[in-house]
Amino acid sequence: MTLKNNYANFFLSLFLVCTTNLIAQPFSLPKLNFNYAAYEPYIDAQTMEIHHSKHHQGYVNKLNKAVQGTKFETMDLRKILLNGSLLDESIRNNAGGHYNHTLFWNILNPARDGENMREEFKSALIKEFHSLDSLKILLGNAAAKHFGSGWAWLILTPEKRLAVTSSANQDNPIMDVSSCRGIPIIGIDVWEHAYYLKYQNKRKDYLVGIWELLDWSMISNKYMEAMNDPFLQQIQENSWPEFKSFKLLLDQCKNASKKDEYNTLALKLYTNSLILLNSIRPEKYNSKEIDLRLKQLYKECKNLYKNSKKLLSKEQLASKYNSIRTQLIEIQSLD
Ligand code: MN3
Repeated sequence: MTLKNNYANFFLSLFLVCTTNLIAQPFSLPKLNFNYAAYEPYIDAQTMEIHHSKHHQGYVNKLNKAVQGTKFETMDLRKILLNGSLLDESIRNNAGGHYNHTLFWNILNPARDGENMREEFKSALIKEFHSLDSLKILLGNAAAKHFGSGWAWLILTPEKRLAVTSSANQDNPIMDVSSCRGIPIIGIDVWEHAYYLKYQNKRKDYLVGIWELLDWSMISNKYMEAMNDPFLQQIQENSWPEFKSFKLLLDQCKNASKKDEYNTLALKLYTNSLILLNSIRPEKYNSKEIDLRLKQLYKECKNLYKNSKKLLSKEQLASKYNSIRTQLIEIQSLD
């Protein structure tokens, strides 16, 4: 019994070392444990090769390039993802792409040993979903019904409960833009590039194939790791609803194209910066430094609103929005 536990802990530690290396910079493409053809008949060799050596490699290359010279250059991957709504699109998409695919390869195992699931994970699963079959249905629905490109997830929420969710593009549940947040345990790629060569438009058949490849032993390890991961706390602490709405509003400003849209948004930013200033903050943001920053932010938004009534050019307004955005990133980094 003890020997068995020692073995399990040894492999868990080894696994932790491997994943930690992948999230440190510069980022690199993880090697697969199997050759591309080993995933047949569920995933064809050509799809595996293109997906891994072209798509995933592309995310890694673009991510390394996108973080150069930014404050994210020295940050670990998960911390970058936590800041999702503040990221430039190139960092957000490629950081998500690298993290999501790394997890995906990790949980697919053509040589898996039946239903080798750890007891702790099995009981959590039964507690939440009643049976493995219900999880299969829920996850399958999340994946099949997701419109367009994206991912289906099994996650561990900050309340330490298992939940099924989905996300668009390369977003994931670590990001503050997700409505259901937590540490991903299972991630299923539902982009067409993951299945189109073999399955064409039959996404459901692809999902049946993926289910046959899921490595429950590895997934159990992911669950055990997440249960003891202090990062879960960071996801929870990162939940500051007023801050999140302010950031979403700022995102809308980025896309505003007409002058009157800018004006309306400037008014909203102004009122929301006041709401943010008076909001109840997560404990780690209770400091004089943050007080000052929030007051400064409020002043800046007030000015922006006043200026928006004058005839500022689109570029001038954009540069003001950028300056507000930079301040938000700084506030979020002061933890
Ligand atoms: Mn993909």
